[in-house]
Order: sequence, then C-alpha cells, then structure tokens
Amino acid sequence: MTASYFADIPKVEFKGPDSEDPFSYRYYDRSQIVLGKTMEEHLRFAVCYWHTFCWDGFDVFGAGTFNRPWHAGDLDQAAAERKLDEAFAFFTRLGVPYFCFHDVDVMAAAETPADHVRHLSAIVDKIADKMAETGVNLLWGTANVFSHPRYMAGGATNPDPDVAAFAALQVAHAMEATHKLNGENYVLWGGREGYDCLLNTDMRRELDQLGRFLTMVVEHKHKIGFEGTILIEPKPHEPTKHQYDTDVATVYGFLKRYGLENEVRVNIEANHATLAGHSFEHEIALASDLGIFGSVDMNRGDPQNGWDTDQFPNDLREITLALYYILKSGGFTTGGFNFDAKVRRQSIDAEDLFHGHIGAIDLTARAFLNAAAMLEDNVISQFVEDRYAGWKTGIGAQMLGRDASLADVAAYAVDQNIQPALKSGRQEWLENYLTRHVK
Ligand code: XLS
Ligand code: NI
Ligand code: NI
Repeated sequence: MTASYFADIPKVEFKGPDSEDPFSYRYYDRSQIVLGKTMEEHLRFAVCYWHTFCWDGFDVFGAGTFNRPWHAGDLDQAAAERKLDEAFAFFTRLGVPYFCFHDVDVMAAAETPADHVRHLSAIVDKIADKMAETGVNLLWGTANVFSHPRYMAGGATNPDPDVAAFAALQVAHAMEATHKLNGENYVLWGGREGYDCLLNTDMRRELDQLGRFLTMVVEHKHKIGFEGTILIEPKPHEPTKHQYDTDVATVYGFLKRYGLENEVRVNIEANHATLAGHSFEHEIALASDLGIFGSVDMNRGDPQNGWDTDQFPNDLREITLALYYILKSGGFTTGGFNFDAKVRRQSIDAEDLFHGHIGAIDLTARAFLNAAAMLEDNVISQFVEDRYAGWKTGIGAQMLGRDASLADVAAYAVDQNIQPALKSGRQEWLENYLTRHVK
C-alpha cells in the first residue's frame, strides 16, 4: 500500500491547556472522569465520511480544489477501499471513537438496483475488518436518497412510486449494513423530501407517502432485529424551498400523526436549528422535553449567510449552552456528537482536516466542562424550580391535576380576590451567571 495521505500527521494526544502543539488536545482528555463517566463516554465524537472524504471542494461556481489522491479516477471498488484506508487512518490519528456514513459515501458507484446491493455489500465487509482492526465504531449509518438525479423530486415523497421503491431499496440495505456493523443509530435526513413549488405539489399525498415510508422503515428495523435508534434529522429548507421535517416541533407533530413518536427520535443539527430561526439549545431542550432527543450533528452557520455552511463550531458560549441542556436531559444514550462540518474550500491540505476537527473537539470538551460545572452548582435549575413552585400546591396543582374546571378557576379568582404580585425574571443576572461559566 502507498503511504497514507495523513502519514506526516502525528497521533493527536491530550497535552493540557497550555500546549502549544496544534496537533494536540488542550481540553479533550478522553479518560478524564466527569460526572461519573469518562469524557469519551459522555461526548461520543464521530467524524462524518461525506464532508471529510467524499466532498472534493466543489461549489456552484467552481470545481473541486482538494486534490485528494483517492478522488482520482473512477469510483470503483479499489477507489472505495483506498478511501476507506484513508478514512480509518484519519479516525485513528484523531482518536475519535465513532464515524458516520451514507451508503454512497463508502461504496463503488452503482447505477442499477442490483449493482447498488452488490457494491454496498462488498465494502461493508471491508468496513467491518477496519472496525475490528482499529476499534473505531459506527455511530450511525444512513442512505443518500437525494444526490442522484432520480431523486430530483424527492425519494419517499416522489410523484413516481418507482423512485420511492429505489429509495426503499437503499434505505433497507443501508439499515442492514448499519445493523451488521453494530451501528448505534440509523438516520433519515429529509434530503429532497419537501417541495420547491406548491403549484405542482400534492402536499397531503406527499406527507402520507412519507408517513408510510417511515412506518415501513420502523417495521424493517424490528424485522431484522436492529436495536439502534431511528433518528430523523430536521431541517427547514435546502435543498428544497420547504422541507417537510422543518424543525423538532414539526417532526414531533409528524411522528404523532403517524403514531411513531415512541419509535423515532431526532438528530439535531446546529446549523439546521439556526436556519429554522431557533437557537441550537432550543431544539435540544424541546426534543428532550418531548422525549425524542437522540443525537447531534455539530456544525455552525455563518451569521451573515442564509444557507447550510456546515462550518466547524467555534462559539464557546453557544456550545456551553447546548451542552448544558444535553447534560440536563441526562446526556446521550445511543447518540453522540457527529461533526457534520467541512473545512473551507481554500483549506486544501491534510492538516486542515485536523485543525477543523481538533478545534471542534476541544471546544466541545471545554463547553462540556463548563456545562458540568453549571449543572453541579444547580443555580439555573434551582431558579427555574422556584419560579414555578406555585404550581405544586393550591390552585396550580388543582388545575394540572384536572381537579378544577375553567369555571372553578374563574370562581377561585373572584372568591380569593387574587392580586398576583409581579416578580422579576432575572434574565440579566442569569446571563451574567452563564458568562462567568464560559471559560
Ligand atoms: C444535510 C444534512 C446531512 C445529514 C445526513 O444538510 O446535514 O448531511 O446529516 O444525510
Ligand atoms: Ni447533518
Ligand atoms: Ni446539514
């Protein structure tokens, strides 16, 4: 085998906050115990295959800039294996416990259904060998049912059921591959499940198609004995003008409508949250309140750009808040932090891939330590607890316990001649508290 593209990069180790070595971790000490578990167990970092090993740097105005050796020539089995070797060389040097992939990211290109099945299964065996050799595990697998031209009008929501059948083939096999590789979750991101123009779209029909498709996916999971979690990844737009899986609240409504709220959770992506007009922590907190929090795609947008720029995160305050709500909800079970992020098109070197991931891993670890401290001193929870204490007794408890009707409550207000006292929400004090913990 030729020398790895990453041969010159050392294995990235923890060297502490004062380290001057750009290829070291300053905060991510994988074996450090915090709140009863190691950092590695809490944070469950994953590298995504698509941005890091498949994207060649192309954008709508120009061709790829990266010149990675495994992109040369046709994407046949040999090229897929070369890419696989390099991917695992990267994972092990970086020292992450997990990776994530789409079917077409890892396999030789295929046009027919039969080739698709054959090429995917040929590479799955090789992936299994690599995983056994390195100890790197699969956080989640997924199917790409949005890039091929056949999916221009969607996969499951396509007006042509044969396209939905192709999507079914890909999803069934991607889930079986995930199961075979002991993946901990299976993800469905909406892709092109949405519309560009309402004039040519039967929205009611498309939603029913999507509901039926997801039900079949859940049935297949049980049929093959896959015990991982099925996750939907919400996004409001891009590629379509209106994506059906807009945000956490919309996905929850969709799951309820099709009776799947106990079967499916969400994979929350930071940049998708902000595109939907929400904060990252809002989406996390809402998912956990609704009981559907699953996993996270870590990245960020650009405050001046309105699309999914998929940049590596670098805002410590934002990520501290996200970590706080994740920890508050009990942390990950099968989920983790997948870096669905890409280096910029001018960051063309092997080392740039490391700088992107190292910075993001360290930022997340640092935010985690901040959040753990906030959780332990309990100031925010206690404040919120006290703020709602009135609902635990008296008329509050009667309302919640269904012991009082609207008329009863109205009568109580008159009888007691209630005069609610105004009480400060203390937002600035709480924000100052947060600022003190962002360090
Ligand atoms: C696109 C999504 C995608 C999913 C996996 O915006 O983030 O990368 O994570 O299909
Ligand atoms: Ni994503
Ligand atoms: Ni995205």
